[in-house]
Amino acid sequence: MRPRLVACVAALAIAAATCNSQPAMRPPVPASGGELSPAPGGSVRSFDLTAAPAKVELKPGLVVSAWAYNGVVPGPVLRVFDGDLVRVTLRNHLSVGTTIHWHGLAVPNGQDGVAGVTQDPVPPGASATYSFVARGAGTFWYHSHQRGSYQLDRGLYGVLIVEPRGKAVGVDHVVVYDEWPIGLEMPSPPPASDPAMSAYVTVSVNGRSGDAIAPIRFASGQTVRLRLLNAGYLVHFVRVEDTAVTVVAFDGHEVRGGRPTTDVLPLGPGERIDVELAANGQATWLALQDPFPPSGDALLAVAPEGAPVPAFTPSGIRPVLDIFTYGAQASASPWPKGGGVPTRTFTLTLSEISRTRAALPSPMPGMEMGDVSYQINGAAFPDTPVLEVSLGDLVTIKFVNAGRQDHPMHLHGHAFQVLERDGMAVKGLLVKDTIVVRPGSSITVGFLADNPGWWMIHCHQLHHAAGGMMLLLRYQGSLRLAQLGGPYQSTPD
Ligand SMILES: [Cu+2]
Repeated sequence: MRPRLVACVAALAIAAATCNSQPAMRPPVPASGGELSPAPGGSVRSFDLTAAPAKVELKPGLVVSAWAYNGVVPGPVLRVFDGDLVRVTLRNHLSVGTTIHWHGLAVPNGQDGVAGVTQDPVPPGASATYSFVARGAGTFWYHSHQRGSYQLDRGLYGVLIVEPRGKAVGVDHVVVYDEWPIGLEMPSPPPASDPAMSAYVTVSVNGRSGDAIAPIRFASGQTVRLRLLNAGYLVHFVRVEDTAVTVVAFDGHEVRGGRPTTDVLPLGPGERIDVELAANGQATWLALQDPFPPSGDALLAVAPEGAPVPAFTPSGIRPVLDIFTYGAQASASPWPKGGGVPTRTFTLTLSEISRTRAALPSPMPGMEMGDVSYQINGAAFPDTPVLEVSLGDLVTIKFVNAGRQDHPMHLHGHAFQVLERDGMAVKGLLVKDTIVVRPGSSITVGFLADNPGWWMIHCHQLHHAAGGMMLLLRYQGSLRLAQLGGPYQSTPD
């Protein structure tokens, strides 16, 4: 428990002792600013998501105690059209408060679902409705942002697909990767791996692992779109065996002009990559080219309907796709065409500070790390700097990774264009909301400040976020909607 929560609990205890009765509980700050009507031509799409404990069978004989939306992990795929009004009623059947964040969608600030910043968590037994217009087609996702590192890890996540309006719906499938911390015998991670991840022993695909992963089937002649999402905390390297794929979207932003490639697809925590498989009628496998945790459990067959699934035979190690030079161009960008002159520039240096001489593995699956402070510009959240911008600013943020671990940095409420890597201009038009900053590397992103509010910027390795690697971007004149701590223990990470 971190100091601010200790202080809060202590204050409540003193208040209770002094008054000899329970302190009056104020109502929780709700999600606010919901939109009321769809864009012209759009419809209202309503969904119910009930968060509750669930037993999830990863594979026969391996059942984990998860927290799930509607009893399934990942939660149900929410599918809407561009311009639709999305109304989601969250019913909380957990024993603790929870929220839903809409990762990658530029929703109104009060709908962003970040506990302690835009709302208090929805208390146990209560419900709340989120309401926002889905603008722009793509693959997005939703997950808890109250004690996210713990709640997301237990299974509170799902995919939200925004289809383009007026186009025929193609054949697509979601492929969601996640690591599971389960009470199995704990293998030793390789020495260079992330100490916060040592309790993770398997990787799942769409909530199943090993032989329990259902193959993806396609009809002859069909072009299949795979919507890959990494809902876990490690960068995964997805290889499609013996089959070239074409990247058609990064983080839900459509790209054009991508060439077919057999390179391995790097998929950082929070990132999405959409690929199309050419319709050559061949069966293939998706495998992970990861060092750790063991990836043999994450084999996914993609095969023609009715055809037998061929045996998996691994091919040799392949190069990793360089997304910065891939050459695909985003259809639209939040940065001026041909370049812009930034009106606000920030540099954020990312580092890990070990508080003990040797970093210890996390003693409990999903627990926050107590021994490593994950810092931005030498401070850990909530002591990190607040980035201040004004509506209409052209903002650049340079992320400098001075540490030894990957940091997938995510910006809420906006998409950004990737402008530079290691000081060199990125030529392609690469638009994303999450970008992996590798050790020793720097990445500069740019965006238009067009969505007022208080927004999080944080590492999506959520143990790093919980260890301090978060900060806030605030618009001048915007009120902060909720505060950390308080009677509902609002804790975004
Ligand atoms: Cu990180």
